Amino acid sequence: MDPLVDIAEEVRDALDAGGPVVALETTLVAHGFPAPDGVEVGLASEAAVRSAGAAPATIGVLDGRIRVGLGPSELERFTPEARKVGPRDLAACAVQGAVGATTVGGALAVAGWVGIPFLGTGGIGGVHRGFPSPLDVSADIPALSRTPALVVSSGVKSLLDVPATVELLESVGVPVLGFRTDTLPLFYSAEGGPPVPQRVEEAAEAAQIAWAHWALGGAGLLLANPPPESLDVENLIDSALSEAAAAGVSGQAVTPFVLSFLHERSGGRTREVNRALIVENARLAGETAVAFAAL
Ligand code: PSU
Ligand code: MN
Repeated sequence: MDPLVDIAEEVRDALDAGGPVVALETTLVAHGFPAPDGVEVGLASEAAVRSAGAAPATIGVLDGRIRVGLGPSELERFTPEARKVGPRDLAACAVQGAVGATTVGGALAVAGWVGIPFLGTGGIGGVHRGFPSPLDVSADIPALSRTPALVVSSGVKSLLDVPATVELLESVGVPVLGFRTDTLPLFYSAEGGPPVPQRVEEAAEAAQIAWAHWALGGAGLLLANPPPESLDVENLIDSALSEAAAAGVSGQAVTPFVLSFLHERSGGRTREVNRALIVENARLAGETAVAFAAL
């Protein structure tokens, strides 16, 4: 049976050679930035992965195929109209021929199947504030718990319940490594998060821990990289969440709604920090993949 997955030549060659490959998701391209900024962020992330010496594998659904590695004109098809595709949505999106922008969880499901053990993103999803009402926990967490891949992010998106998400990551056995930090970065801000269980100083150290974790039968790991510039937007997040509740925004729509509210209300400052941290995380994922390939 055709598994509906197409792997780009650059990615296939790197995988065949046992070389470094970094998976990138497309939800942030379609829904994380006002169009057309997301495409530019996606391209800059690919460039950052290449500058580290690794091959970028941007993952999305196009024309009935799950694509691993996209060209620039294909990336442009990930507009706000694209479906947001988590692990549950991949099959239906491909079969129905819709454009599907993968979340971290969706991209991890594909990366795990193809055998790409590194992924770069902005901030992972987690436990939404107010849990269990609404009962909203990002599919990123169970995807991390079952996929042997290391995800580089600036921690957990701070619009979530970050301490609860850290507890859940522990419950499901996902190691959290702080990159040159003792506390978990809070997406837009480097300071103020809960302590990380382990700190690492170098990408090579993270690669060795990932290797050991996988050798012991473990699955996903999180490498938490503080944002290069720090911004405190806690008050704006509160307004964004009240606004979302008042507008009846729920489920998959909450994260993109809050991000675009913040981008607007901060006069574009969250957008700049978000872009910078995504590109930096792609670069660190590339460095870690390169170090892993050399083990
Ligand atoms: N990081 C960003 N911007 C984003 C995301 C991550 O800087 O838009 C996306 C990722 O695709 C992540 C998703 O998987 O947000 C989480 O959405 P939810 O909370 O609905 O699971
Ligand atoms: Mn959700």
